[in-house]
Amino acid sequence: SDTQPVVASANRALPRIQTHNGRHRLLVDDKPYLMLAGQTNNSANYPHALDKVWPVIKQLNANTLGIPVAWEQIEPVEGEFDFSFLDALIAQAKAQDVRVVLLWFASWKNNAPHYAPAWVKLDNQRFPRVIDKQGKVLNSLSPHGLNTLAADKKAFSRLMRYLQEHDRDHQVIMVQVENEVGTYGSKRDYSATAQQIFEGPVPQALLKALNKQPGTWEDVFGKHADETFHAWHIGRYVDEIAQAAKHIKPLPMNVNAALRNPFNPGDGYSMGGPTDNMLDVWKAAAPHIDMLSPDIYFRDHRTVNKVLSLYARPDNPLFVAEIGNDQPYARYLFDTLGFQGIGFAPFGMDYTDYANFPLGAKTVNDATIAPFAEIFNLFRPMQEAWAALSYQHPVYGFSEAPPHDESQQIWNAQDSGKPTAGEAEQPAYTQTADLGLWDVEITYGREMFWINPPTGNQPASGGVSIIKLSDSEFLVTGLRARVTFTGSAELDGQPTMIKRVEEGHFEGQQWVFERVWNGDQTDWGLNFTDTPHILKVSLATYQHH
Ligand code: N0T
Repeated sequence: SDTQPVVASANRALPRIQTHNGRHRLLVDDKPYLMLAGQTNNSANYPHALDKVWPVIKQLNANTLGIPVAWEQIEPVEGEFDFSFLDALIAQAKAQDVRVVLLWFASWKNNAPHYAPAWVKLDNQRFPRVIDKQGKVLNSLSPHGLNTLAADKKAFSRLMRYLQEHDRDHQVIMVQVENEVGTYGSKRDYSATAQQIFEGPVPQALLKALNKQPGTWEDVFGKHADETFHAWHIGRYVDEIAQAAKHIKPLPMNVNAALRNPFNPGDGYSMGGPTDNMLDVWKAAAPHIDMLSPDIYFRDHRTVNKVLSLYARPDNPLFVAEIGNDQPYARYLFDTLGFQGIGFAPFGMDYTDYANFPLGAKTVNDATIAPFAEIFNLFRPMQEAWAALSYQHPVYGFSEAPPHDESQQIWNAQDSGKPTAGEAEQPAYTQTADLGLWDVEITYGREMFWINPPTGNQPASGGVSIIKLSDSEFLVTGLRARVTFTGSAELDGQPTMIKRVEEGHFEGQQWVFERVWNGDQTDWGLNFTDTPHILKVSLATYQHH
């Protein structure tokens, strides 16, 4: 309001990413922050639609909302800007106490310029499109269009200036630059302009980053030359926009990827985007982008975990910028946290009457939201502590991997091929991992005692996330899973025991003890149900030589 002093809020720290020893965290208001987010459907970027957004975000227990802002709406006429949507969004987000990741839908939205203003879309001379090898003009803007770059940069900079002036409390904590950049149907632009650049030398910065010898694109990259060329130029384009914007307000920025199947990629994917094979190219091209983020619409456990492993890197904080909003996807938050993820955003979380099945759920209703709300409800009360501890200690994540489950295969699991012999050997509904001195076993769908083997949950929905606080001390939480620790080879057969299992919760980063689990609660493994429990587990040996 008018009476509020501007100065006080201007003193708030900017949201930022920190990286240390290859580990990452996001700080918001100077505190570690785990983004438990929901992303809206695509056309929710108008004040009228917001009423259909907040109820779902609230029901979801999300602390963060991902929502687009379109170039066409902020600059409908060239040079005339309108930020009325952002006025509404920021005020309402503040009232709802939800932070925002703004998605800049501009030159590329799933390859196309659909969200660019008409004056851009209609002027192919000034804003050229990609031309494929056969000379066909595709509906994807060329990254070589200097006018396009200048116009997008100007609009994006105005957006950041708006945030700098009007969002002093940083309700917007991060900005996604474009959406699923790249081009479907051509590996690059084959226009005369592009061809001329393609025949020139590969830029020094890229050679250096990849440790390659000088030459033309074809000399250096062979059959990957076209795709690498396109990725480099889209990356440079995006970086130039991001650099200009950060000069005005240096918020964290990400670029999301329309993934290729990591096991069986083919070439039908969005070329030039930050797909797994182009991550090193993108890192070199776009140093002002803090993270390259996967949009996950693979349903099966194996492919999801492969994707997470590819995007969680010492130079790339893992943020699941989109994931399908259907039940099977919810448990992958456990795995994401095991890869040190800083955020997770199921897509299509609003009541604007759209559902992107078979990528996500068939409808958005209470039953669709419930599995995500449940797991967010587990982590939300400790989001700050989790983000803080995950920055300092090893983390592990597990989720149920059903051996045969047709519901996992609706989308494209068949493209991922068969599990390797080693993967297939695991007993059903059982996962094991070596955590150092201790091994852990996770089983799903198991009665008490050790009488019956695990039978899985129907549907698969269990998971566990663990933080190793010290050699023999673990923070453990989960849903619908049994966790047992056994001595690892390092303990050399010494007999082991549970020293103490504390149940508690966090206030901020402070552990608050509630009770000790013992007897039936620990003798048959630590059994997580569908009610949230957070445990601190201390293990020991009892025979000392
Ligand atoms: C996602 C979403 C939204 C042959 C799909 C996934 C979102 C975008 N794209 O609902 O559009 O804005 O980032 C692309 C998945 C490829 C499907 C190809 C079908």
